[in-house]
Amino acid sequence: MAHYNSYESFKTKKSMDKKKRAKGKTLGKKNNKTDDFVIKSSDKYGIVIEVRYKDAYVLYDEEVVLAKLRNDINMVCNQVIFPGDKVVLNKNGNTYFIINMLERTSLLSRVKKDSTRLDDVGLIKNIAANVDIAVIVVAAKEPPLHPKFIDRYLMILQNSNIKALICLNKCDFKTNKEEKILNTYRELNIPVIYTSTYQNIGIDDLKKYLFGKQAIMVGNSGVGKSSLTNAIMNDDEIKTGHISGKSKRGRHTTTSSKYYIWEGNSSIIDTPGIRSLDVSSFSPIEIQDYFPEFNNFKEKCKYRDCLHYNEPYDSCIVKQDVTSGLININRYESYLRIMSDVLNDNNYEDILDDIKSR
Ligand SMILES: Nc1nc2c(ncn2[C@@H]2O[C@H](COP(=O)(O)OP(=O)(O)OP(=O)(O)O)[C@@H](O)[C@H]2O)c(=O)[nH]1
Ligand SMILES: [Mg+2]
Ligand SMILES: [Zn+2]
Repeated sequence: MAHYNSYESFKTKKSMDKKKRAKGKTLGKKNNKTDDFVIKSSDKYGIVIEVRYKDAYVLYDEEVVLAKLRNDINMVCNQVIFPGDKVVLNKNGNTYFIINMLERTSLLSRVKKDSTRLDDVGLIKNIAANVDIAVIVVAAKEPPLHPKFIDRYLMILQNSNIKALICLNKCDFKTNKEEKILNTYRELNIPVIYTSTYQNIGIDDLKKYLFGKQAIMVGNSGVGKSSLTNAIMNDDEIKTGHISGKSKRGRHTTTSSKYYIWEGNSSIIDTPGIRSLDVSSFSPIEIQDYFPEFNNFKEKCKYRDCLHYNEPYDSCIVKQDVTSGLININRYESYLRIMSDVLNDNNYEDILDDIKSR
């Protein structure tokens, strides 16, 4: 059973229609009184720039105001609205109340493993709303580039209908190895750019991709999401993770998502880095939908429902295409790792060794 129940009434039509795939916790009961919370449009609205537990900062009339959810919604603010949401406010005395939310064009979510539970249950964590494009930020070094992280992000973005751009930051450290890894994504028609906030490389390129859009920075901690956001904003307002000396103290790692406008209709949401991305709530047969290159060739695997996993090599065209180099081995390895998570099976290294030995 999906655990969207509690905020079902707040979701967009589009995401409601989607298959609800995450298993897990129910946050509360649906409150019928709040069915009128989501509206189609409004002449005047503000944009949520940061959400706290019980209230949110909203950019309203060119001012940042603190606003609470209207009283008849019995939920905490950070379960209902997210950075990027468009909201209608009403001032009552000195307090602003969020009385309506405009329908969303997208909602970026991920599943967060709940370590307090022994069963394999995850919790949906919504990250941001109305995002047009996500910048998957990776670094050439510190932390090193691992394609598997990109592959998982691509799945989540495709699933949320959000375009992706890959940004290799710290390109002052770039070697052939990173270029080779990223070429695979260029071949999949995903734009890739190189940036260095230290050497002011690629920032204008990045701006071109993000112009007129609501963008979000995603990626591991320390790759430079806040530094890039600062570079685009052309100021140093956002604290970045400078590690001071040996003590490793004074790291200003980002702790909550924040929305910034850098020009007219162009905005950017800086997010906290995450260590790993759980995609185990996807079903085994649909994982290959996120690896479009597996389907590029006319020939098909012997079994129509082939998972390209435990099936014999001779019956699986995908495995044969990996051996012949038509399918990139890093992508196939990502696929195997994701499948091993989804199937709860540890066989993937043997499968990979078998392919490599051919
Ligand atoms: N060499 C190099 N270092 C960079 C570059 N951009 C950022 N850094 C450094 O990388 C470290 C991390 O940068 P942040 O911008 O805080 O990284 P972040 O992705 O926001 O990290 P979290 O907020 O923890 O998710 C800082 O010490 C930056 O000074 C770059 O282009 N080249
Ligand atoms: Mg940051
Ligand atoms: Zn197959």
